Amino acid sequence: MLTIKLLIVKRRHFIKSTALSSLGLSLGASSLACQKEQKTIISKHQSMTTIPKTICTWGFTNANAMAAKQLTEGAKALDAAIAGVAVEEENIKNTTVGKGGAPDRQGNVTLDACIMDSNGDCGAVVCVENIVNVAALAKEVMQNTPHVMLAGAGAEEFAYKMGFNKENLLSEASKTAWETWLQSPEYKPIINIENHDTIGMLCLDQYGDIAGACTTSGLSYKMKGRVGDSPIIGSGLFIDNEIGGAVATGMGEEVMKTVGSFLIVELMRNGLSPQKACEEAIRRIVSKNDHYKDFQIAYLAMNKSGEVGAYCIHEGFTFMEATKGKNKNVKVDFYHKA
Ligand code: SD4
Repeated sequence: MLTIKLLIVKRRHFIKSTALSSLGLSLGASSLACQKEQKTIISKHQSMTTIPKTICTWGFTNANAMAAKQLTEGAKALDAAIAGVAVEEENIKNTTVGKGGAPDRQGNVTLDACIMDSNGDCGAVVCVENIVNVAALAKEVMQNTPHVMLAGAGAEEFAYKMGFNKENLLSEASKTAWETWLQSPEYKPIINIENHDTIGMLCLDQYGDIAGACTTSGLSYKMKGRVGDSPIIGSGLFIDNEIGGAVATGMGEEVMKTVGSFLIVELMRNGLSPQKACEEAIRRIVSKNDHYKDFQIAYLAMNKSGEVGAYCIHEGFTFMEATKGKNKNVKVDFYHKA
């Protein structure tokens, strides 16, 4: 009982000090007047958190702008995130998400996605063929099934029941690239700015709630049936509406081994800033992995105050951040400085 009380007190103290420190202030004064002033500052700060903000992995300007527009018009965080990532799912030129995505080594485009809402509900689909908007499909799984995740043919069948159209996802360009790859097939995923990867998006809406979506075609020329971190709740995406959210991009196998997005949210719960939490999550990977020089992983996180952090292993990762009518691309600091 005592432990619980202590935890509650610590937590309150943490929430206050986080709110204040992000305003450049610190706790410590104990006079009544000072406490009153602090309360006023906290309540001002809380109203500040309702300024909508949307962030997403890589330079997906249009996707982030779409989510930001939705938020400005009063959309809830989850709907804005799904509308945002749909821009890339429908972009046939993007070879790493949705329609036009690179296929597996047998020529099948298989998509993975998940979404997580501010109330802690979530949905996911893995290895889905012929459906473009898989993040929206993940929301249908959350809302219209007793499950969290549907895979393959079952997910596809469910999509048709929900009114989704059947579409060929393999673009001519992706088919040609795959045919060229087949001539000397070697599995060497290159994950960086060269091929604009998975889109993971976090939205903070005007109601003060946070939600997110993550959608991908996975790694090019993966084995048939391979699923990465992106649709796995806690790995590719995690949201806790009391704390914030995180998303991942990069070598999914390594993200899954450390449950990266969940880890980041837990680190934020324990008092780390989004930046420090992302750095620690990268440190957990590189400290145990002699091969970290061979793959890229990037994390992006936002807390309930709209404070953002990001970190990656190698140079080249950027993210989009939109708030108050501005949509900017931000370069991210990295671990491996050769
Ligand atoms: C995966 N994490 O399937 C995804 C791919 C990705 O940047 O994000 N690439 O492993």
